[in-house]
Amino acid sequence: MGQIDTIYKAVLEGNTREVQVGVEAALKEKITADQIMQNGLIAAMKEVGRLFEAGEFFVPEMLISARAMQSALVLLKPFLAASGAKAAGRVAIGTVQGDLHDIGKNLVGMMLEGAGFEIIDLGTDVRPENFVDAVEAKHADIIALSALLTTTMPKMQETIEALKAASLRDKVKVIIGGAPVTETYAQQIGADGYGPDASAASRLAAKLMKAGHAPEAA
Ligand code: B1M
Repeated sequence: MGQIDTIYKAVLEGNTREVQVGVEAALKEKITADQIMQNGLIAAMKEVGRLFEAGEFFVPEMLISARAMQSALVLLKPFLAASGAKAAGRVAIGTVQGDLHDIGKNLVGMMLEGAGFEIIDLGTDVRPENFVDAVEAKHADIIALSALLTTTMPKMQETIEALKAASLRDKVKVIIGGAPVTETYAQQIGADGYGPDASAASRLAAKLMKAGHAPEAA
């Protein structure tokens, strides 16, 4: 069995140790971090979701698979965030209120870091007012919102409304993403852009900064 298959199987089984050994071995074999991510880790999490929908996996199984995947992200981080470029801008990132999924959000944060952005990680279950605070007090240039549940997507719109209410909407770019989120939804709620995956989000952030929104001093 190849290393990618080992990693895929170990994530499904929630075997953290096996995942870490597999990732280290794959890196030694010069398999790229992107291949490990796409074909091993992300593919396995998709299967976890399918098994959950089919009633073969329950929340505890999803959770241990998620932990196993997170342990791999720690090992891959140096390979994903290795540019060392100077700050391209400041991004406050978080999963919206009511939503505890953080793997995709963490991945987006790592890719942005790799592209030279300074990251303010607000964590999960982030209320709209905390995003507002990140713009007001921490001078974020970009707010990056992640949602994995259809039921929490409306919090993205609420966050944009909260920025408007605080007269900050024109001072910050808002990018959104997550499995149920679409380009159309981004347009509907007045976000500045949508990223289907972590690399796209990082490219989008760089494009928005280039389009004339200079980084603000803290
Ligand atoms: Co949950 N869960 N979960 N879950 N979970 C999903 C999302 C689900 C699709 C599973 C399913 O039914 N097939 C389903 C949502 C259905 C829906 O709303 N449409 C679901 C459900 C129902 C639930 C609960 C309600 C289950 C319950 O309690 N009955 C519950 C909700 C808890 C809460 O949040 N309040 C719940 C709980 C959990 C766990 C805690 C057990 C665990 C999360 C652990 C953690 O994150 N630390 C979990 C997991 C692991 C999943 C699945 C299996 C995997 C998610 C994941 O990490 N994928 C997921 C099924 C699936 O997605 N197929 C599922 C890997 C990750 C890399 O991908 O996060 O999509 P993703 O990120 C991608 C892109 O979306 C994008 O970039 C990444 C790739 O590069 N992206 C962005 C993400 N954010 C972005 C932001 C951007 C741009 C791109 O710009 C800012």
